[in-house]
Amino acid sequence: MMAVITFGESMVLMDPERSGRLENVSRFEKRIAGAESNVSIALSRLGHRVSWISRLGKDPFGLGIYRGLRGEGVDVSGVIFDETRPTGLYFKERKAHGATGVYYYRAGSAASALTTADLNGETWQGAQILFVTGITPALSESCREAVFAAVDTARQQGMTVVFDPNYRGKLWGGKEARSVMRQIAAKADVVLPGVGEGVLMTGSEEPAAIAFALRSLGAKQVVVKLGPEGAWYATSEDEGKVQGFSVQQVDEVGAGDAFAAGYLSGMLDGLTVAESVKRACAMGALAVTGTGDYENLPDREELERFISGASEETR
Ligand code: KDG
Repeated sequence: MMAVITFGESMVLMDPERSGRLENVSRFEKRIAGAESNVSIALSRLGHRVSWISRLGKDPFGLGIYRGLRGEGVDVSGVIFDETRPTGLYFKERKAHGATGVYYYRAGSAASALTTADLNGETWQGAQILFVTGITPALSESCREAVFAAVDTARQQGMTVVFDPNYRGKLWGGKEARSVMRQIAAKADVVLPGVGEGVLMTGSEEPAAIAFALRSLGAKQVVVKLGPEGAWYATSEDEGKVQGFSVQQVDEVGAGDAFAAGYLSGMLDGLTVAESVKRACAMGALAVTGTGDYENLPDREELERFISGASEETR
């Protein structure tokens, strides 16, 4: 039985070989990207059973994503190959000052045609967690409906619903996003915003105030990500800050997904909230030390070594 169910869009990522303006870059490495599939890969590497559901184009990119995820041990039996729509695509741009920009080519993609019926919610019996992000409801009307239906199904089945707002300003406007993300947060057990997302969703600026506002909406646990600083968590019993890990950052994209996977992994292992947040921070830190959304993610042994500060025997 799967521990975690998730669904959303995975794309081919064209990752530039060097930094600089994209119009001047000529070589790219083809990789796999997508918030929910990143979380799935991260969880699978930590030894958890996870099912990722989506639509992929019936094209070489879709097949590559399917095989890549299957190779990582993610259950892809719920993936549908769409005969008429392509797999989405996106390009990263490594700006000279260190930030990463993104350019999407995903309008009308196979994943944007995902529907509630594709999710087969009736087969989730026994799974513990549903993980959803705020990217999926921004893709299309049918995707938005699917997110709300999935959350309702998961709640009916006694699953824990975890929501990462993952606001993408290139996909939808802040006003619409705020309204939809607040509705999902109100139905979720756990919400994992960054500070900017927290501000968008609540109007509050301080992590403690953001957590309080989201808990007032209905969420039971809120963990506000503070980047290299760590995270602020709040539940009905406890709140506090967990210090982040200090690393050399190469590419920050994917850090939030790694964080989410670390937190879910802690929940599945029965850790306390504070311990889960520490695992989440460690995963986020490891994710930013390399390029690619997930390539640098650890297995369980590497993660434990990193958290304990022990050095690796490499030869
Ligand atoms: O969190 C990383 C994701 O943003 C990236 O993999 C692409 O899913 C993606 C998106 O929609 O931005």
